[in-house]
Formats: sequence, structure tokens, C-alpha cells
Amino acid sequence: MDDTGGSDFIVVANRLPVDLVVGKDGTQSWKRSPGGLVTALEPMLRARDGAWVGWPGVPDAEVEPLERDGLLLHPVTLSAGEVAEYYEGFSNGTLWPLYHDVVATPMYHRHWWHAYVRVNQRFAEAVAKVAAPDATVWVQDYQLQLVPANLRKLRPDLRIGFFLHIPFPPTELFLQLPWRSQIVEGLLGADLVGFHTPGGVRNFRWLATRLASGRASGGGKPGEIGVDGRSVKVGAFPISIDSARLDELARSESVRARAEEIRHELGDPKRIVLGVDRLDYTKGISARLRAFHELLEDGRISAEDTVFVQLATPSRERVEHYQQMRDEIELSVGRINGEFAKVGRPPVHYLHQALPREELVAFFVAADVMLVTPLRDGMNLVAKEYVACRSEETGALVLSEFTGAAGELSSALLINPHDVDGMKDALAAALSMDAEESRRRMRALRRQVLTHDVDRWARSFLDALGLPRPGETVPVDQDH
Ligand code: GDG
Repeated sequence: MDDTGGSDFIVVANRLPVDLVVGKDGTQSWKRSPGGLVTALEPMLRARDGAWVGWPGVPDAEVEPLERDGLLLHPVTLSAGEVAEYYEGFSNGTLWPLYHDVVATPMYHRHWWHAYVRVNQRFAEAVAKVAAPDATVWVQDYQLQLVPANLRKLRPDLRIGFFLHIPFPPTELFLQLPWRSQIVEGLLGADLVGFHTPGGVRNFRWLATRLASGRASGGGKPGEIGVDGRSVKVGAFPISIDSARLDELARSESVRARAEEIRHELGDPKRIVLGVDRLDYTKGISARLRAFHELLEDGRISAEDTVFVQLATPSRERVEHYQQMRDEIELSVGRINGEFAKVGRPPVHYLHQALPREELVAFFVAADVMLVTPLRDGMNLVAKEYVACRSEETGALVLSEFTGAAGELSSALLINPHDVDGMKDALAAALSMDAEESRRRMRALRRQVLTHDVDRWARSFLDALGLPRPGETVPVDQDH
């Protein structure tokens, strides 16, 4: 914090790192929402007396700024209508499916767009109010793509970074969006725009030079776009996890014991196959259930010795596509169990619940095969988490080539989730993989995940943005 009372480093995200909980009697309390992003950024925010601007997760909540664990939190109020139109509507009914290769049909509604414009402006105003002169601001994700340009108009002194956590789509698909130019112009308000993969960078560069009213050119330095005499850096920064902490947790006595107990509770099968996802149509859960079902039907695996555990965290339950998909998945689970279960021994264990972190880690430790089969995914942290939990270099990861993670985890069994036969073969190969091959692959995967953690991700982004590290005065200039 500087002597004007403003913060020098501010993170802006749709959600605050804590959720507001309103009791039946109207009393307010806060619950920590343990996302990877908070864990990654907390040390940097603390070292700089940083602030976080975001929605507290409850509609119509007027809450004063608060301090939590040395972090200043600035709540942005959203009305119930705005939650429906800006968040569930434009963010999750338009942008989410459009950016994930239209695996569900995006809906284009003008009133949703208007709410998105209004809410993005409110976020920009909230940041402009609390930022110290020349502060650094890091805007997160697809809900806030207009914030960089809005903020630059209000506060040209700020250094602004933007990171997109989901894929940036192929150009032909992005062009469907009626408000494509406004979105691109919004992002070009940043000094640095980051994506998970080089593919996202390419798509954005192409679109920026064509859509930004002829003001943007890609002819300057590689990795930069010229706009109105400014240069906007564009780069790939593959996000990761807190690998060391997870490795340590997975080695702990209590987690090891719980993993053994889980195997026993599942009936001591020879093989445990695991899927862990937010219940989302991009994650390819139906495709993997189909592959498992057909392997049972073909007699290539038996329900006696192989169980499949699908942990599906409830997500976006008010959005229509999600309700339909949940019904389809639950129907498939019921069918498979109906055909192949014995009493007390279902081949598929399906939990539509959020589990405590330690319990989730115990499942990673217990699983012989991890199935990560999204139709499209920006990165997919679950794949990296499984690898970080396999300290004994056992187990096999089956990974969709349409995840950002596939670019780094090339020693996984890579699959195309649209190719059911290919997925069946990969799952069968994973289930019968010999110890030597499994060790060779897992060792390579672990080398990558343990050396490229979330801290390294955040530092490389902030270095490229030119934010001095704590104790440093000269900005580091680094091209991406
Ligand atoms: C978006 C992008 C990108 C899941 N179930 C439970 C639980 N989880 C945790 C996982 C993991 C996280 O949630 C999910 O992260 P993913 O990366 O797999 O997927 P998205 O939620 O879609 O995230 C994605 C990410 O942003 C970061 O940029 O990788 O591509 O779509 O950490 O472990 N955690 C607990 N209980 C559960 O039941 N505690």
C-alpha cells in the first residue's frame, strides 16, 4: 500500500478468494474458497500488501471491504439479475461454450451482453478507485475481458496484465460472436495478454490484427502487437499446481492409510480407474463412461477386478446445458451398474459431491489409472495433480490431446476423446501396463510437473509484465 492508501498490486477476478455465507437469520460470515489461484498468488500479494477485487458469490450483497490474512478484499456487488445475465448468461451460456470449440451451442442474447458490459465497467471502476498511482493490476479470465480497456481509460498510469484460464478459440469460431471486436479491443487494453498455449496466442494475434478497427498490427517485435502507439505483449504461460505441497500431502501417513481404506471399501479390486472433474460438458465424462461400458460389454475387462470411480463436483446447476448433461451421465452410470453390478459391488462409483482436499488426494493415491478425457480444456489441473501424487512412480495417466496439459505431459497415454475405439484401447493398455513402462512414463511426467509449478507460472507472467519481485527495484524485461 502506498501513502495515498491505494494498493500497488491488485488481482481482479470474478470471485473473491472467500465466499460470503449469509445465515438464515441474516448474519454474515466468510468461508475460504480454496482455489489454486489464491494459493499461487497469496505470497506475492502479501509481500506487496496486495488487494483482490471480486464478487463475494452472493447476489445483492452490499459488503464493506475487509482484510483477511493480510490481504485487502474489495467486494463488487452484483444484483440477482446480473448474476443471471452477466455470469450464468453471457459468461457461462455464451463465452464458455464458444471458447470450448462450441461443444455445446453458445447462446447469443443482447441483454446478456449488455449486462456483461455493465458489470465489466463496474469491476474496472472498483479497481480504479483502490489502485495506487502506477500500480500493477492482474485481471483474470473470460468473465472480465472488457476490464483491461475500461481500466486503461480510467487509469492510464496502471500496468495491466490479463490471463485467460480457458482456451482462446479457433478464429472461425470466435468470429461467430456478435461482439467480437469489442472483446478483442477490451483485451488489447492490457500491457500483457497471457494464454495457456501457443495455439491461443496464435488465434488471438490473428484476430487482433483483423478486428481492432485497423489500429492493431502484428509487425513489431515477435510476441508483441502494436496498438495506438503502445505495444501489447502476448504470450503462453501454462498454469500449474503447487506440486511440492501436493507431493508431500500424498506421502503423508494419513493419506496413505486413507488410500488403502478406499481400496478396501471398493471391495479390494485389482484395478481402480478414477475420473475427477467439475460436472461440465467440456470434460468428456459421457465419452469415458461409454468407453468403460463397451470394454465391459466386450469382455476385455471384468467388473470383478476393475472399478471406475467418478468424482463429479456440482457446478453451474442453474444453467440448462448442465442440467441435461447431468441427467445423461446419471443415466449411463445407472445402465452400466444395472447390467454389470453384483449386490454391493457396482463397477461404477459415482459421487456428485465436493470432497475435502485430503480425501481427493487419497483417491489420487489409490487410483491405478487416471482418466482425463475433456473435449476441450484450457489446461486441466487434475492431470497434473494426479502426477504430483504418484511419488512411487506407479499408475498411468490417460489424457485427452485437447487439453492444454497434453502439450507438457507427452508421456501420458494421449487420446482423442471423440475416438471411442482409441480411448478403449488406451484404457485397456493403461490397465495392463507393465511396471517398467509405467515407471518410465511416470518419472518423465513427474519431472515436468515438479519443476514447473504454479509459483513458476505466476512469476513468469509477472516478470513478463515487468512487476519487480519483492526486494527488487528494476523491472525485469523478458520477451514471451
Ligand atoms: C479452469 C479451466 C484450467 C475438483 N473436484 C474437487 C476439487 N477439484 C479441484 C481439482 C482442481 C480443480 O478443482 C479443477 O481444475 P481444472 O483445471 O481441472 O478445471 P476447471 O475447474 O475447469 O478450471 C482449466 C483452470 O481453470 C486453471 O487455469 O486448468 O482448463 O477450465 O484443482 O483438484 N477439489 C476438492 N474437492 C473436489 O471434490 N477439494
